Amino acid sequence: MKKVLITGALGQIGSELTSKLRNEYGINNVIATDIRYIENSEVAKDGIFETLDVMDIDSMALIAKKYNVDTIIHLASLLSAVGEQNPQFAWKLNMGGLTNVLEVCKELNCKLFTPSSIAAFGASSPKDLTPQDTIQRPSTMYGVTKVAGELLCDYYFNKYGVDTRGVRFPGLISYVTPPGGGTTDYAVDIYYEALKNKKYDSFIAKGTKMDMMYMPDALAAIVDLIEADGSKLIHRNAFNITAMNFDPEEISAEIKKHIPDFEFGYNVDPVRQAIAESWPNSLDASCAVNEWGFKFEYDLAKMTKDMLEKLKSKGIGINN
Ligand code: AKB
Repeated sequence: MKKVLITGALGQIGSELTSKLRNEYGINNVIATDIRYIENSEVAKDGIFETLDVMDIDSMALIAKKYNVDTIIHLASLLSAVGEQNPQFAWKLNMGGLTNVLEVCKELNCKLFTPSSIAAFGASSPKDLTPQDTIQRPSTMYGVTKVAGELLCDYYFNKYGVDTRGVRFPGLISYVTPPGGGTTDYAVDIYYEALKNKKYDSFIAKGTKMDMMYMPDALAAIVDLIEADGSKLIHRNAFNITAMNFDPEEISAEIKKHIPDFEFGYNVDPVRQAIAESWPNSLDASCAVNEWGFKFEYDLAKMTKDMLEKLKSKGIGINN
């Protein structure tokens, strides 16, 4: 990866990935793009930024040519809960954007990384230690676009030789940019509310386990997979990865170790609960470990300590 274009660079993953890649690959080698322009954001002001709607293939190709990019990291996508509010738009954006990126990669001979998700599994997939290769019949439009996207990326690799790679991300937790409309978002909200109000009601029910990962591990996984030796990859789109696994009680108990008067309860959202119940309890990440050395650093305890410290240092919880 010498010159990389990122779509959805102002989103939860993109905003942190952009600064990491600018530090590691040089400010002139990272082209951040997003449909929005946020003037005072680090992404827009600290390096190259172009406004790009991923539905506009001509502008995408122009920007990729202008900067002579060799890698595209395609992150622009609608998440699970928000996707259920407008499934037709979720299909249009997630599949339309990916099709455009794949065509640009084919024309300009670029490598592509694009994330899939635990949402690519459904209620008929094995629930515990869900294998890399298994039944994938998701019940959300987001999940449908993730399975279709995995297949489409494999197709472009097999048919046209486009070097496509991806991971199935679990819920991602970060103190920098909040997620937008996911089912796993409760595991981010809980930290903010614990600091601001010492109280949180989870919209995910007691006992619902999901896999999760702290953002620094997610960013490292993206870079490691992009840099991995392609000849060693048996799978491509997309690898199961995970770092921890918990239910709402377990994350709240971990927070209570730092904030003993934290009050935790439930106000379950039936829509997001149904989505969570259709997803795996835990993933088997052994193919990612064996094929490209996937590893992680943060478990629930280490992440909780860091999240609370970092949010406090951003002023969260001070005067609310
Ligand atoms: C969501 O909850 O929609 C995402 C995901 C698991 O892909 N965080």
